[in-house]
Amino acid sequence: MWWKRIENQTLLAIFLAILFGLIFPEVKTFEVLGQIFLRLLKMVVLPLVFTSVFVSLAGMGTLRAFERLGFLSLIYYLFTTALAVITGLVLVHLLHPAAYLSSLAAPKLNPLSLQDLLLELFPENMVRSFAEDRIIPVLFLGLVLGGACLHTGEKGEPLKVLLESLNETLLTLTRGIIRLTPVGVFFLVAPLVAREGLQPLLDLGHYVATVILGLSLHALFTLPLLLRLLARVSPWRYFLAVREAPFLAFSTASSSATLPVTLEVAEERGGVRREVAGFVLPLGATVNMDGTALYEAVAAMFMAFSYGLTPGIKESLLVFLTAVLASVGAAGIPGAGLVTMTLVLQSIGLPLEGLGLILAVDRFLDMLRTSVNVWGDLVGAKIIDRALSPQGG
Ligand code: DAS
Repeated sequence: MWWKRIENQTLLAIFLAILFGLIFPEVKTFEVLGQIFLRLLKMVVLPLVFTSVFVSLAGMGTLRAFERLGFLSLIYYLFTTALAVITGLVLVHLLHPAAYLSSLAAPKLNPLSLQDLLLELFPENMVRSFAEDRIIPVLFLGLVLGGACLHTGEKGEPLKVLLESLNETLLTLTRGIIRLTPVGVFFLVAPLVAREGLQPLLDLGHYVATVILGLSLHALFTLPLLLRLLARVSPWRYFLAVREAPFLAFSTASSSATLPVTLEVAEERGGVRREVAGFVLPLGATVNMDGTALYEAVAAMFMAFSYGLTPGIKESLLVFLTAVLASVGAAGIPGAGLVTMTLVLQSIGLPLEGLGLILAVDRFLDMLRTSVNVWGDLVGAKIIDRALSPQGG
């Protein structure tokens, strides 16, 4: 598993980065290499997000499937992802984790006004949204074009095949960039330690605790509650039946790599009908990432606090919207949440440098949030299966 090797190399890179940062302050001059890694991540975000969302919708199969299962699945997924982000935002405001970065100039938060936010959803010009790095309209474009492609039927097929191929190619490129993580981490963490000492990394503990608490609340309280209320099944019994998938998701840190097992446990042991699982789970593996959305909201607010900024309601609303949308666009591969995190930071005007701070602990959090992503997909499949079953909910 290439992923495991990267993980071990990244842990070693963090250890070496701390040593170098403490012993050779001159390592600050190599910070540009860390910036290059961040730019590589940023380079793939928009096309990857656009094609992921487009392919998820256009690939829904028959129109009937889209109207019946697809619509219900999307509404349910957005609802649970929104609950996850709200949980994360409440916690991060209550616990207020921060690693005070004295040396980095505090950026000015420039949130969009609510009117701008609404306008932001609708691109004036498809190409300009990409050229200007406008995240929200690009995501919106992927949704509407994907749906339109589905409604175009046969004539839309070539476009679907082309964008599926582009999406797969972009995923290959993203995996290649993620392989550079150990180097990127070294040249982001070492200069940080050289500049700030160990304190920011120690303060990360507060941030990690906030993310873990949020993920736990969502996975162990919110999702089981929905399962009991909407599907009337015992959450504990259902979890025991399907537990291999969340556990595998933890070790692979990839919803897509876990999907074959997710499908098998849902159908063989979770009692989800094949025609429902076969539609809802692949869709969920790409557009339903409750863990990722919660993590991105907490991480963005943590970075704002670390710059000594106090985001208000408007910034929180922007983070809420972009964390939900960014998680819809995140691919089911290791590190995808970090890649789409740039969307959330940009939405409230935070610089990407802050990513260097959380990169050091991203690996471990990726395994946890992927596990929650897959558990969320399985809960969704059971609820939707019950809602659509002949004997009713
Ligand atoms: N690793 C991603 C997944 O497979 C989640 C993420 O990176 O946030 O679900």
